[in-house]
Amino acid sequence: MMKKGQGQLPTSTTKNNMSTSRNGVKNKRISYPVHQRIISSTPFPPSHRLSIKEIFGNSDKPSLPVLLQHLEAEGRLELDAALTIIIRGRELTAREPNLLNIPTPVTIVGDLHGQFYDMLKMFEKGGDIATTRYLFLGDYVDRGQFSVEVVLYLWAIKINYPDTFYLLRGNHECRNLTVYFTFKDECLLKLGELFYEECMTTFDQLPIAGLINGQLFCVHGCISPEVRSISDIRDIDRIGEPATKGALCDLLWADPSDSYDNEENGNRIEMYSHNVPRGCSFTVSYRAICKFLDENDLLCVIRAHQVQSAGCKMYKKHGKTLFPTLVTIFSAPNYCEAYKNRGAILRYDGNVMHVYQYKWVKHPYVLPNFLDAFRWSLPFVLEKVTDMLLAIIRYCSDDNDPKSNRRQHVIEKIMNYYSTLKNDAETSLVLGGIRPRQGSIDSRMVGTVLDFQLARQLDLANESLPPTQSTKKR
Ligand SMILES: [Mn+2]
Repeated sequence: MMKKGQGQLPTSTTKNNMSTSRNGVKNKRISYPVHQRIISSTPFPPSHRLSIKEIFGNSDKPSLPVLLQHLEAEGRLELDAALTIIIRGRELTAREPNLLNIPTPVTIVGDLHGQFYDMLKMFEKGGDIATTRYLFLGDYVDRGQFSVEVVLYLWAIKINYPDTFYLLRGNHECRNLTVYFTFKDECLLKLGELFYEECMTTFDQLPIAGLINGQLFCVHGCISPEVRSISDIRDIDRIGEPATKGALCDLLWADPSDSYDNEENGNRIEMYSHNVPRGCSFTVSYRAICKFLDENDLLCVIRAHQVQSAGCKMYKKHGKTLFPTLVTIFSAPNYCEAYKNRGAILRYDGNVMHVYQYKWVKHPYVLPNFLDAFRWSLPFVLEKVTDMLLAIIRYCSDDNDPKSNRRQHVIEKIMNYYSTLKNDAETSLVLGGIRPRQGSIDSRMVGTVLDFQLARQLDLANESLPPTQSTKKR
């Protein structure tokens, strides 16, 4: 075995690295045995899958330390162990009302998007799960590469602390988005179709909103013109795939309007406008939020759903309370491996709202679309092989023969195609999770260094409601 830090390559262990072939020509043989290629600084993931017995023992609650240690090391679970966690967790959230009543103090967490290792960092900031009350505002899955781990760990915590650990639904917790983005593919790779289906049924049961201390209204998206009183939320039929319009859709999808902070007082301002970037629901004006707060005797709306470079954004204060009318909280730092934003969480003790920020942490490397190294490198190999083929054909061709010119032309076309695939593969490494879901990547993006503004601009198309089941090609 190579010791840590002894990385000089290639090393030879054979005494004689010259050999003589049958015709007497000496060949230099590079000897680099397989056992020396192991990078010992990167430990192997555990090869065995955790069983129900190992996770639950004789208890009816999963052991969080056992699960955490295994998931952190990229270990996987046996299917029935994973199913047991989400189904038992589902039984608890299904019993909860649409609108949760939550006392203070509480830590509020925004979008996580499959960033399991950043979520562990978040828990360090947010406080010990055994002694801290938590409210999550949804978007646990998609875009990041460890959504399965996020779901398993969060649902296992829910089983352990059902009365102090609350999970709301985000717009990504549905079939339409998880098929379009990454969660379904990730489930198929790690646990199979049944696990995916059971996750969807689990998400269908999640509560919609939370009310902290009777003061803070918490939801993933924003408020809805169809929800005038918070008691209207109690009447929503939340079970199932959310529709693309109506109260539930707005609560999961709406955003504050762009002019929110600069809005002048007056009755001429539209309360709700069509949400163009999302392709559904509304953008909500300052006036609409103030009306909602006043009529429901609330202090503030806390929501997630939009990435923030500082992880948190406090909007325009209320004229009377001088408290921010709206807060956006986003807890996935360096979102999609591209935004370079901070993650943040809120802590509310009944009087003061504290913001805790954190940077992203290193995580195991995963290729785009969960490809293995061989499949990912195919375009590179194919381009090279076609290039060689083309060179041979050019060498052997007669320039005046129309047949061989045609052949050359066809091979050139194939090679262009592989070049495009190769460039896409290369660029998708730079773009991370914000690469377009369909079509080819703009070749001008090669070598670009992303910052928050550019990432947001490029990612805009991914923020909208994907084509629904009936209009979808796949
Ligand atoms: Mn969202």
